[in-house]
Order: sequence, then C-alpha cells, then structure tokens
Amino acid sequence: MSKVALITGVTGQDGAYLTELLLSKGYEVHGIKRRASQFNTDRIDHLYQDPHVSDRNLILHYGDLTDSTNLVRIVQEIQPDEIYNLAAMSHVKVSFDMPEYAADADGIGTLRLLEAIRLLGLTEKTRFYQASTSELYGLVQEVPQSEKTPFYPRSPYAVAKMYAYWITVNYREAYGMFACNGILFNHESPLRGETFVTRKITRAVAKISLGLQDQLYLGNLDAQRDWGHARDYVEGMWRILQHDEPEDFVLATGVTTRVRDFVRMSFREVGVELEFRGEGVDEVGVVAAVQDANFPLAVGTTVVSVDPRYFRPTEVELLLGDPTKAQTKLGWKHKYDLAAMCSEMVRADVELFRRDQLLKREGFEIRNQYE
Ligand code: NDP
Ligand code: GDR
Repeated sequence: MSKVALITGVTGQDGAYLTELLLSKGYEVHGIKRRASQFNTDRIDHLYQDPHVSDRNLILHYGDLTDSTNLVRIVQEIQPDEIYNLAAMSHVKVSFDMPEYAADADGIGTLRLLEAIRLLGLTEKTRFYQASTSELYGLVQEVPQSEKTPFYPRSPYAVAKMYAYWITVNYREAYGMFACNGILFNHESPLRGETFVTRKITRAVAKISLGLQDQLYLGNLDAQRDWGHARDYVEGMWRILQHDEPEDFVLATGVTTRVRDFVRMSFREVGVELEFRGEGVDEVGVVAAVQDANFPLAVGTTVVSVDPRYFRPTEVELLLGDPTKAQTKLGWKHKYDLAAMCSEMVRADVELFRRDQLLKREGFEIRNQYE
C-alpha cells in the first residue's frame, strides 16, 4: 500500500517540488488548491492527471485554510498518513497590508488543520509538518540561529507563523501527535514567486539583458539572507516526517549573503559587472564592464535604483541558520550552493523571456510588471 500525503499550498513553489518528490517515492498525493478565476496550477501542470484517468496518484481538491468544514471534509475523505501544511499568505511585505488575513490563513489555518486531525481521531495515524520560518527570529538575538534561538517576529506574517509554530508544539505535547516544525530559511528556485527578491532580480536581469526592461527598483540592499534551493528543502521536510521522533528542525545552508551581492551575482550571469555607487536611497547600480556583445546597454548606464516603497515598516536585517541538528539527526544537507542556484534562476528567466523578445521583434506590445 502506498502512503497517502495531503499537501496544502500544492500550487506554490514548495508544493510543486514536494509533489514531485513524493510522487517519485510512490506516494498517493492529494493537494488543496484555491478556487481562482483563472487556472492557477502552472507549477504542477507537468504532473497533473486528468480526473477521468483511473489510478491517479495526484488528486487536487478545492479548499482554503480559512474554511474549517472544508478541511475536515478533505482530511476525513483522504485519511492521510502525512499532512504538509505549506499553504500561507507567504509575502512578508504584503502581510503589513493584510495583517488580519495573514493571521487567519497562516495562524488559525494551522489550528484548523490540527483540529481536523484531532476531531477525526487521526492523532495516531497522521503525521503533521508545519512550514515554519526563519522570519520567527526577526530582530537579531543571536547568530547563527538554531532551534534554541529565541523568537522576535517583526511582521504580521511572522507573528501569525509564531502562533502556528507554538500550536503545533502544543498539539504534539497535549495529544501526543507526530507534529513537527521545519524552521526553514529562505529557499528559492526558478519556480519562486515573482515578487520575492531573488526572483524579482533574476527576472529583471534576464529582461534587461534581452532589451525588455531598463531599470530594476529594489528596497533594502543591505538585508542578509541565508538562501538555499527549494529542491533541497522539500527533501528536508520529508525527512522530518520520517524521523523516529517528532521534533523541530532548522533547515539552512549556514551562509548568508546581502541582497546587493545577489544582484551582482545575477548580472555576472549575463556577462555584466555591476558597480554600486552612492548610499541609502541614492544608491545605484551602474554597468561597469560588459563581456557579452549582445548586452543592449552601455558601460556607465544605471540599471538598479532604490525605491523606498519596498522598505518594510520593521525589517529583518540578518538571517543565518545553523543546520547542525538536521545534519546530525536527519542526515540532511543542502546540495546546491548559491552560485549554482542563481545561475539556474537567471538562465531559466532568460529562456522564459526570449519568447517576449521574439514577440517584441514582431511588433507586439510587451507589458512589464515591476513589483
Ligand atoms: P508560495 O507563496 O509559493 O505558495 C503558497 C501556497 O499557499 C500557494 O499554493 C497558495 O495558493 C497557497 N495559499 C495561500 N493562501 C491560502 C489559503 N488561504 N488557503 C489555501 N491555500 C493558500 O510559498 P512557498 O512555496 O515559498 O512556501 C511554502 C510555505 O513555506 C509557506 O507557508 C511559507 O510561508 C513557508 N516558508 C517559505 C520559505 C521560503 O523561503 N520559500 C521559508 C520558510 C517558510 P495560490 O497558488 O492560489 O496563491
Ligand atoms: P523574505 O523574502 O521577506 O525574507 O521572506 P523576500 O525575498 O521578500 O525579501 C528578502 C529581503 O530582501 C529585501 N528586499 C526586497 N524584497 C522584496 N520582496 N522586494 C524588493 O524589491 C526588495 N528589496 C530588498 C527585503 O526587505 C528582505 O530583507 C521569504 C518568504 O518566502 C517567507 O514566506 C519566508 O518565511 C521567509 O522568506 C523565510
């Protein structure tokens, strides 16, 4: 009998990689997707199976973390061996605009799922993974950050995730559930949402190199993040649920990099050396040298500027994780380094926007979305 897993947030970056991983391990995978006015399954379309096909091993259900009756029904129907709770309003900056929704979906949503397991009498059967986050550390208390570092959340998103973290611990202790937190540091990929900083940068670099965009506007260039690859991190999630004991684990690379340096690294992928000049809101990134004859802009052109609209009311300045526990107890270690991931992301975005370049050459209008 194959194991049955339920993934919330199946249409997101991590949901897509985790679905691939679990299918490759022979799982029957169920995913919860939200109703939207357009198809929203782009990231898993290559895995999609038509409902008319018998013996499907990927089955999607409409649902939402804000609807407890829906969650109870789905969990009852599926009787999953494992639940991966990846669904969330996951954008830190947007959570300042939608704090109540973030609390509902990211905080209480987790409670709704845990209650579904409890009310349906599945506490002994169903293992539960909660997508916790390095954002819990927030204002720097200690570096590097481990499972023992105190939390100091700095956004409505992180405060909601703090509730989710502790309610997961509480259900483990109160009801003996196999419920675990993965405290994951930032992880990226070509599937990363377009408004997170790495993907925003690699998309812009690709477009600038193809003559489709002139400028990249960013917020805090000094922020430091411990960036890994999502493909490595979903492997860690799975290992957390296969461990003998339910425990919480940090997944990180142990290396931190400034946003400014990720910008430089990305431009290097298209044969451009970038030089940063000025300070604060007046800082700019200027083309200092060009190795690729096809690059459309001259040395001395400003391609990166700071726009304060991307600053956050309270910022998390420095994240650097200590993954020793996961290495020791789970045998987990990241395989991708940042340079390899950056290269993969820029190349994927160049491929993506070549189509736009062709359309532009043929006279079609190309619209840019800068967010
Ligand atoms: P994404 O933003 O790419 O995906 C989020 C998923 O959640 C999407 O499938 C989205 O659906 C779904 N979703 C959002 N709101 C709801 C809701 N109310 N009900 C049901 N589904 C909902 O996030 P990632 O894949 O990057 O991250 C996965 C999880 O891990 C998130 O919980 C995130 O907070 C957490 N995390 C992420 C890290 C990272 O660096 N990526 C690091 C640490 C934690 P739709 O496609 O319809 O929008
Ligand atoms: P983060 O990721 O907030 O760490 O949350 P994001 O990529 O949004 O920001 C990283 C850092 O870059 C700075 N920054 C900008 N960020 C964005 N989005 N856009 C910009 O223009 C920009 N300029 C500078 C930010 O200020 C920040 O310091 C991600 C999400 O996936 C969360 O769900 C997850 O929990 C954490 O990672 C770990």
